[in-house]
Formats: sequence, C-alpha cells, structure tokens
Amino acid sequence: MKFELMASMMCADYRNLEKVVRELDEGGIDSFHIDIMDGRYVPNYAMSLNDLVCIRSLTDKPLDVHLMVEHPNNTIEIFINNLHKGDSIYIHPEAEYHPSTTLQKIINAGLTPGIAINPGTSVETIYEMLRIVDRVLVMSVNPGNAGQMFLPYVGDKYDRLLAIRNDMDFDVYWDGACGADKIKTFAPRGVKGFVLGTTLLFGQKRPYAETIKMIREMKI
Ligand code: S6P
Ligand code: MG
Repeated sequence: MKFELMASMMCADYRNLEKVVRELDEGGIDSFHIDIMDGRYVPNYAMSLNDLVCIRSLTDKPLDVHLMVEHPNNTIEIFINNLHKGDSIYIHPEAEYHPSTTLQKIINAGLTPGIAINPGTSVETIYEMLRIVDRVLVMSVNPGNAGQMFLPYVGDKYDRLLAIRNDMDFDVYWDGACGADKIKTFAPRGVKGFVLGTTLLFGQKRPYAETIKMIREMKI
C-alpha cells in the first residue's frame, strides 16, 4: 500500500540538524514537515524561516510547510520565494480574512496549496476551499505542540473528507500523535500521508531508517 511519510522537523535535535536531515533522507523519508509558528495564532514558537532555508539546502526531497501564523497573506511571499516546485504550503483558513486569496498566491507560484484544519474546525466551514486545494492536513491534536494526545473525535472528520476527496480532487494528510495503529487504520481508508513526530519517529532510540522500514513493512 502506498502512503507518504513526513518527518515533523520541530521534533528534531537541533544540535545535529544536518545529521538528522541526512539520516532521514537516506532512511527513506518522503518529505520534511516544517511547522512555522508566530506565537499568536498558536501559543508557541517552533520553527522559523532560517530553519526552513537550512533544511531546504540540505535535501532535494519536498518540504511540507505548515504555517501556524496569523494572516499568512502578509508574509506568504517570503515562504514562496524560499521553496521549490514540488513543495507544499498549508495555511489555516481561520487565520486569514480571505484564505482563498492566499491560496491563489501559492497556486500561482507553482507550489502545492493546502489547508490545515484544527480538531474544532468542521468540514462545512472549509468546504468551498476543497475545490482549490490539493491537500488537506487534518490535525488530530490542537496546533502548537508536539507530543500531545490523539483526540478521538477527529476520526470521523477523516472519514467525511475521504468520502468526498475524489469528487473535489484533493488528498488527505494526517498531522498529530501519529502511531503505527493510525497508519494501519487510516492508510487503507485513503489517507495519503502521515506526519511523524515524537509518537513514532523521534526520540525512539532506534535509527530513523529502521522505524521507516518497520512502517513500510507493516501488514496493512
Ligand atoms: C503541531 C504540529 C505537528 C507536530 C506533530 C508532532 O502543532 O503541527 O506537526 O509537530 O504532531 O508529532 P507528535 O507525534 O509528537 O504528535
Ligand atoms: Mg504540523
């Protein structure tokens, strides 16, 4: 079964960032998930532009940029200008007055447009945007931190989005508290990719390559 594995780089050991990127790259990760925060939209600062630029220079694999910032329209060009074709940018629709304007800028730049939706955001409120995005990053924890507990009520939202994804032409991605059990359950239902953080990939005392291989060889 084909699904993508994305490494949540806010969980990396920054004392050895270059080594971590190379090990993940060689270990077979599909893309690098970059959590950008502004301390306003979420009460945290994780990664910022310099981290993105650094990681972009260390790998040829795609970057998956998750903007947890207020009014991303004000700064979207900065991110666009530092990314390559094949990279994705997700915005949170409720962080912007006119999210479709911001999404259009991402599309016009030739990058992959996405929205990230919080556990408390319903499918109904983002429905029209499903027509213009390629990716929907469904958060199964509240945005802002790694290492949180999975919120079970979000499971139903994955299923609702999966049921309409072919008509509206987008893919569904998982972000938050992703364990092997979630991949086993939701990959067969059609979730296209999974962001791996502290639950499965980082701080596990085994090489990334081993974890990635274990996931790919799981019986699904
Ligand atoms: C949370 C962020 C996520 C986390 C990821 C960490 O605000 O968007 O991408 O980094 O959820 O994974 P885990 O397994 O520690 O929850
Ligand atoms: Mg994220």
